[in-house]
Amino acid sequence: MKTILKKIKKSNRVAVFGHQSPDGDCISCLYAITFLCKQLNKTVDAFIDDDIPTRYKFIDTSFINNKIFDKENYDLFISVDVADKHLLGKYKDAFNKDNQTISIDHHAIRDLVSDITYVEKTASCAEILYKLLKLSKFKLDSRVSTFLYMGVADDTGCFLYDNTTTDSHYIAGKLIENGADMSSVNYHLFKLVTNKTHELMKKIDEIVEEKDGIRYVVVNQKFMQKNDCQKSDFGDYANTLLNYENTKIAFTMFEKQNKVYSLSFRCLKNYNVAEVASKLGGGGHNQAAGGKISGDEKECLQKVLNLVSEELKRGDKNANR
Ligand SMILES: [Mn+2]
Repeated sequence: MKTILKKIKKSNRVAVFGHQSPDGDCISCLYAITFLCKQLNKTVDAFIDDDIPTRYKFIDTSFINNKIFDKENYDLFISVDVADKHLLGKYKDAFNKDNQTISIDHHAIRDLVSDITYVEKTASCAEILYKLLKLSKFKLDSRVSTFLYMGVADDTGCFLYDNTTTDSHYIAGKLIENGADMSSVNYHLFKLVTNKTHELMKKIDEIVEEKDGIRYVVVNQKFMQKNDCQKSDFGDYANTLLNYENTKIAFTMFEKQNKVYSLSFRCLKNYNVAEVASKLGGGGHNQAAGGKISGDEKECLQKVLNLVSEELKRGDKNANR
């Protein structure tokens, strides 16, 4: 962490990056690293090769993507919460050998090479950024505290997921002490059901499938056009599916483009969906992971179901030991 601070101090203009399909943790870390660079009197711009989901619009995210990216304008490139180079999208070339690069992350399985890599398997990457900010000795204001609280809360599912540690609680407590607006974060991320979501939940209920502990839904473009909605309107729906009795593994399969599906997996403690996701070119955490698959809908679904069933059997065996 000291090396990271030194490196930032030596630079002048910094570009910071988060991952595609940004979540609260990624947005939180982007804000925190931007805050740190500004405190150190650096010019800093933040980029994500994607739109910010409506779910996070309650907080001011206008600091992201407000410049046109030109590699030549920067002498340091930092990624936060990015496990895989491809998740940088069109910005992935910034992480080549000729550039000064840093990555700060909490994913165990990673594929992004940089000059300095700091990985700690914390529940959220925001916890690492909190420690880095503490080390820098700058006072955390209520705004950066709110962002960081959002990161911890989002990646721990409001402290409900099994990845939650005493550290997550401790850091969240410290952030509240520093003025984090936890009620606003928790209301928008975990309580609010928009009218649109309410309507969609009625419709999607009819197409949810359940079999032997696996609960899933396939949302194709036809469904989305018919109901005038997009993936982000569903929130973290895979997680919702996992809440049902006797469900051990849940997943959603959203048709992002024609015959290209994005997958979200969630599972209970004895199972590991990161394994499933990694077989589909994706990754993530043991209990929450994502991937991609393309082709004919039925064939894709069968392939995913086969992998999930295998994992279910493996996990059941371990659980019965
Ligand atoms: Mn994260």
